[in-house]
Amino acid sequence: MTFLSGFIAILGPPNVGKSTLLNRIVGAKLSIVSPKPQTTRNRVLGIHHGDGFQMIFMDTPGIHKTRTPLHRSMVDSAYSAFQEVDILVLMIDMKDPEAPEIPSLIGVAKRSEKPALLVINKIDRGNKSEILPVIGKFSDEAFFDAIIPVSALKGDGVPELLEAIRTKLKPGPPFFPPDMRTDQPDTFMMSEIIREKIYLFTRHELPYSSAVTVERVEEAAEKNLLRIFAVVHVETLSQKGILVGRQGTMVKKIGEAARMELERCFNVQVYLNLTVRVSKNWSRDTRALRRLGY
Ligand SMILES: Nc1nc2c(ncn2[C@@H]2O[C@H](COP(=O)(O)OP(=O)(O)OP(=O)(O)O)[C@@H](O)[C@H]2O)c(=O)[nH]1
Ligand SMILES: [Mg+2]
Repeated sequence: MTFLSGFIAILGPPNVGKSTLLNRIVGAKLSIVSPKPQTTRNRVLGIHHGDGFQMIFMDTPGIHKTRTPLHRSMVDSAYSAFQEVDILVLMIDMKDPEAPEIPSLIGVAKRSEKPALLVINKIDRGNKSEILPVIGKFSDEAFFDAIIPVSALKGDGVPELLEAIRTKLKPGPPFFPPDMRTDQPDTFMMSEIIREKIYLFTRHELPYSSAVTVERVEEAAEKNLLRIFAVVHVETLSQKGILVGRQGTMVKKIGEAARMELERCFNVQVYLNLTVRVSKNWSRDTRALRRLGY
């Protein structure tokens, strides 16, 4: 039997559950998730190894109206995924089939002339009578190779989605060794886990004004301990004040939650040193963006 493989982009408006789906398929948390939109900022690869095939999924930042250079960099990286992959998975939220980004996403998908599947996510939040009209609306487009309702959170519909994708794979080599689940370096995963906790615990503009860099990692092999030194970059002094919190309570809370997850993720004891630094207007400064990995 010939081996099948392919690159598959997961694309859609912000907050529809793209990262949740990637994690569900790969069976590991590779891409951070939050209830707030615009959580994912970089493309994240997740590799699904099957019997006789390999699917390389690419999670992308949600497509939205761009305002700052950071947003532009996020949306550009999502759009360029259209070119780089073999198969497109467009994801929408069952409750929001009229999201303003959807028509242009479909337009780009059509022009790419690549196989495209529509995933209607979050079906656990509604009932069949709500799903059918959404399926109907997009069937009328007569464009998608398949329309698949799923719950990325609970897993319903995901086997059906994988099977539909499998039928679109072409003969090709396994691009990654069987034990590899992502191509992200560990330091990227570390900074993302910290960023996720910022999304979880802070409000208003703070998540969007924060970036995390891991400056240094020290391994104490004999003690099975990782010392991680990371910096949270914010844009203004007042943001720094909020992020640090009264007597450091906020940064402590973020650090503690991140440390616990880092320990689970890397299966070692973690000492996490978090420093908050003002990098003035980094989200508007293209050079700063590059330095911070965007
Ligand atoms: N009820 C329900 N919630 C879901 C489902 N999938 C994702 N969510 C929730 O939706 C929110 C957004 O999920 P993400 O996976 O971060 O969404 P995303 O599309 O990657 O978002 P961006 O990276 O910001 O574009 C989180 O609170 C998830 O827990 C689902 O199938 N059902
Ligand atoms: Mg995401």
